[in-house]
Amino acid sequence: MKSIPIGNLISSSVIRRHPDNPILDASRVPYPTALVFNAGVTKFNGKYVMVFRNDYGSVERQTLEPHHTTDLGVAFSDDGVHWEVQPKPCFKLHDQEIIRAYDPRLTVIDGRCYMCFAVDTQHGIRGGVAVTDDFVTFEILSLSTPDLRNMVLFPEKIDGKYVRLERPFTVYSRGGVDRFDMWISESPDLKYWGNSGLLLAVEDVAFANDKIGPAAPPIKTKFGWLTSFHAVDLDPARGKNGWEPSWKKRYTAGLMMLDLDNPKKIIGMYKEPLLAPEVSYETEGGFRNNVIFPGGMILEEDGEVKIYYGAADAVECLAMAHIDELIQLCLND
Ligand code: BMA
Repeated sequence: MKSIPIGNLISSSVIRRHPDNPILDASRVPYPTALVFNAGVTKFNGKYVMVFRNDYGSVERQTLEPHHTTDLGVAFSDDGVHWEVQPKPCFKLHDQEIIRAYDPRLTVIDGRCYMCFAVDTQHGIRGGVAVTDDFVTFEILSLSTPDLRNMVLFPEKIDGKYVRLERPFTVYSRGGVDRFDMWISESPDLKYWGNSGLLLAVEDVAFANDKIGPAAPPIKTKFGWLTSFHAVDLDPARGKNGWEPSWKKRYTAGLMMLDLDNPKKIIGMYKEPLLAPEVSYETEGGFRNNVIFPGGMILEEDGEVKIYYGAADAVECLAMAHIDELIQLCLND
């Protein structure tokens, strides 16, 4: 696959960015912090809950050793817009082998809150699944073999099995460069995962030329599982774009519909990005500009879908769209 530059991309017209964006940033976190982004968000026991990635090194340290200073923070909200960050971080993995855990994704299944997360270790990147009832104590149920990341759980069992989307890093077998696809696996108990299959390949996404992977956990609709994904395109002509010497990737969000009974089957897909970096908090001043990374989607009773996304690897944002419009994008395109 040749990496032909993708060019200009814009968000779908159904998307409305919240006027209070960013809805959470480092200025509102009461402990060491520099970047607050790529959160998992869900509704749990009548409240909105957000578990966010907190990179807490200084600007200089983020640039020099960005991977050594990450924990997860938790915030609660009554309206999904205004957040009360809890006084202490809620989750951190760090020892001689484990460098950090990051990019949490939350799914409520049968009244318990499950969290998928990525784990950088000295011997590869692993995908974790944990469960919590209070966001204080987390029980780790499984850690995958490397390299795996971006795991998200479906909110209910399908045909008696838990189901997750995931993104292995198939470097060696795909030419030694990023060419990563989206996979799907199932489990009887959230511990042992198998029956894995390819769900969506990077070459099948017109606005990606680098890699794709899951984004927020899917939403159930009567037409199927409304499922977001992240799509990355690389353009060698891009310049600095952040705190590093150069950042040449752009992250957008895509949308597709999976069959309700057989989520290994894609029944519809929007051919253009749902969300592309356009406004200043997405394109300027971040750790890595031009990154949009949805980690939570909540369907409200009135049909509004709240889409939470990390912007520029620096802040957490919110966009809204109506469920009917999102379904239409997938099924009519
Ligand atoms: C990926 C992950 C994400 C991040 C993205 C862009 O590899 O580290 O957390 O948002 O890169 O930097």
